Amino acid sequence: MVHWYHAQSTTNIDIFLNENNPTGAEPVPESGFMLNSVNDTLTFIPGKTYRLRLINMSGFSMFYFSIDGHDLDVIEIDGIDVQRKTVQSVSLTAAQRVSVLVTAKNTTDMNYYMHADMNVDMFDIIPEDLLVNLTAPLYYNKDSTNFAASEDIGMDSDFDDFPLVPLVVENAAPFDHQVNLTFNFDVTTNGINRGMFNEVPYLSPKIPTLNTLLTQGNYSLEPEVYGPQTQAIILKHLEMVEIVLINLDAGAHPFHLHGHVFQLVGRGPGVYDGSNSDVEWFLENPSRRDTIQVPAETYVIIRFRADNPGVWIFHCHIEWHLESGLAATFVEAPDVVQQRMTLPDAFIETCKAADMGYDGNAAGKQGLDLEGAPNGVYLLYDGFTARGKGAMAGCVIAALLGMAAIVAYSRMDPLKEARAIAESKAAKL
Ligand SMILES: [Cu+2]
Repeated sequence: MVHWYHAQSTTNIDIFLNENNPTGAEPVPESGFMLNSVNDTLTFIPGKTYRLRLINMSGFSMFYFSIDGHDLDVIEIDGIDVQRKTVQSVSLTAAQRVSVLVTAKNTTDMNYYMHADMNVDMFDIIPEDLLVNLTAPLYYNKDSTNFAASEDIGMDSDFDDFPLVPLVVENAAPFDHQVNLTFNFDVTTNGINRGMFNEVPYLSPKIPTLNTLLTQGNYSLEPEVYGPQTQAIILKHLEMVEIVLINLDAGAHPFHLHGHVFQLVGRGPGVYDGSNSDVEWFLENPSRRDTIQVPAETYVIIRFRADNPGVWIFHCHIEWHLESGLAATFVEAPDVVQQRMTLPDAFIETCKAADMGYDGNAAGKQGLDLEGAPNGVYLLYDGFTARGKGAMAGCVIAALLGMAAIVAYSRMDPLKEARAIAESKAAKL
């Protein structure tokens, strides 16, 4: 399933990353479809069991998939086989892959509809002509127009992919290295709303990070060499890495790690600080995959073994958010990479052909001379002066006093005084 934009992504990026879009409203797709086109169908032979490999190819929208009148048995997610789990619908965030087994009916008297319904939570507008609930026919008999009632699941799916249990057992191991990646969106110093980890949006370096690693000798062990805004995190060979991924945003975001499969070891509401009592832990054979959706204002804790030396990007798979800076770079075991790899000639030729440098640090220079490296796009801190803050505090206090007065009057007994007068008169009589 996929959603579809009618304009080129470069056009949409120009609209999205723009001072006139301070809230960071994402381009909303114009259409979508399942299989290869809006006219595609599937045909089942009675009695057979089918494996459907579902992929959400969208760069933005999450989908809920279901088939009228049929159960779905989930058996695989992101390439990891899991214990069979029967569900009515499956959710797929951008970049997720799920396999389901579907057992065909034994009769051909009825045809059915498959559904792929968009999650529209993040759509700022829903264009009138956008069909958000997609359907495609599932035929048992192509000559028949007899279809079971079509039931959109919409956004009501209760599918939870987090607890899916891998067939190959791997318990969680204690971590050696913890990385906190707290993300949010905000207007930055160049006036554009950007996504960012730990208040720093990712900016592409002048030299690809792997080239820096392979050309800068021992400097490859220092995160500075990769540039001030590549969010380079150096990992030691074979250490167990724990990422605490905290979502401060009001939307859900799908994170994807290259070069690894990670374990989903915990989740919970709000912000994780290591002492939370309401963490839902999954330490025994936790689910493994390379993409995880982090719901709004929650956190997810993931772990992986740094056993694949190289440079691996970790990013939101909503492509608009990746473009806007929601990415970090794991520079994994640079010492081992230098022992095992050299830059292939073809790689160097490609850089030359693209008029890009292939040797140097993030600024295209040597060592830690980073003058000229992409830099300076930071979170815009509040622009209030001390006087402004004083005035604001005064306003707030006045407003609170006003509200307190209203509350006090509303609680007063309006007849208390009258009663007291009447009682005193009565006492005198
Ligand atoms: Cu995102």
